[in-house]
Amino acid sequence: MSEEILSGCDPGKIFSQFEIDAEFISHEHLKVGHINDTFLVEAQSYRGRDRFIFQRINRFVFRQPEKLMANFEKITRHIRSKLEKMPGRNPERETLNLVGTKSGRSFHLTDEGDYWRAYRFVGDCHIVNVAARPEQAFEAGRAFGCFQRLLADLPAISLHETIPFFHHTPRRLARLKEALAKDPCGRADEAKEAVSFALEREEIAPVVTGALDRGIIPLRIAHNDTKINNILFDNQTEKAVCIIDLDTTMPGSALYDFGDMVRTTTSLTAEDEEDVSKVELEMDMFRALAEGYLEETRDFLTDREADLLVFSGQLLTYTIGLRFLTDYLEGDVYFRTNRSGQNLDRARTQFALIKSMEKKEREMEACIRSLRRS
Ligand code: ADP
Ligand code: GN1
Ligand code: MG
Repeated sequence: MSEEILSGCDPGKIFSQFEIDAEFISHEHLKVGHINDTFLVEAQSYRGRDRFIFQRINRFVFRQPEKLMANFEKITRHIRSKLEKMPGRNPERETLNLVGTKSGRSFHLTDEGDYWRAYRFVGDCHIVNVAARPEQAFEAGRAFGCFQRLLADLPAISLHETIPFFHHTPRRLARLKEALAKDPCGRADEAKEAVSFALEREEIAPVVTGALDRGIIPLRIAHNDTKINNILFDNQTEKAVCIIDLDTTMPGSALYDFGDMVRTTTSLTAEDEEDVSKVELEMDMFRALAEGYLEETRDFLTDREADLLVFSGQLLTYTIGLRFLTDYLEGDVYFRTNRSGQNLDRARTQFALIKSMEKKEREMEACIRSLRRS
């Protein structure tokens, strides 16, 4: 979706709906994610300056915000209660803390039909958009692995599906084919190389959905959007502090989370890199990611899941590449863009990364084997 005017977006007005004992001072629009509208809000209380994150949930993407917020409450409550019992952990910083509304709900619904939520700002942190060092990949693996572990005793089906068939690769592929057939914006010709790349790899699409359907791998609670910029890193220690963006945390596969981390932590290039010759999977980043992830998940990951870790990198990069490409063909209606051709660049970058993964597959498999033995 191109950068729209944020009509009806007045965090100052929304602020007064929430149970916050402070006075609104200012807001800043944070343009990091591709989906929601996020604002950093400053307020003055008797304690001094307070900061909050206000978010307008994207209604086009999330059709049932009440269910999404019910998940959000359940997940954060569960993680919080675990952290409270773990010495040395800090629930104020290590999970999102929702601020309720004056009417006692976790969101505010405006007359225009927009859903807003607020949470406490986690200070002294930064995000990483493009991984640069193995330590960051390690931290990402460790943090999302820990997130999965903390939620492992919550039944997967106790959460609502906020976006049905979110990582269902066969459906994503079918959708690409539909967009190609309709070609509503006349962009198919410009995208033909990327389209051929996607179609040549059709056979990988059903591997994980098929394994889930046949019960070969378990359905688990997964975050489902584990890109590196959905982690807050501590400014001093550079350690991962808090997992954010819980909108797609729902039943899924551990492989969806590992795969999306392979996509976003192993290459030193941006998601929309224009020069695809620079896109490459870095083995030291992959090794660090896998080390961090297995440190937290080794005890519960099944052998079959572990066997598919390397493949999951290709699959998730493929699936998200298909989505970028489809959105390009459909006229950039889903992912926020700030320049023309950006979704096609994003798709091309994903596909270049897959090529690199294909070349390094054996090395990646050997790395996982040695980590599983250690
Ligand atoms: P989107 O769904 O659009 O990706 P996110 O939930 O990932 O939105 O949030 C967007 C940005 O807002 C993050 O990248 C981060 O910079 C900031 N942010 C979100 N929650 C917090 C928080 N609790 N404390 C500090 N910063 C936050
Ligand atoms: C979106 O919300 P954000 O920017 O963290 C998208 C993910 C994609 C990602 C690609 C709900 O994530 O699925 O992998 O962009 N989220 C949704 O960068 O579609
Ligand atoms: Mg995000």
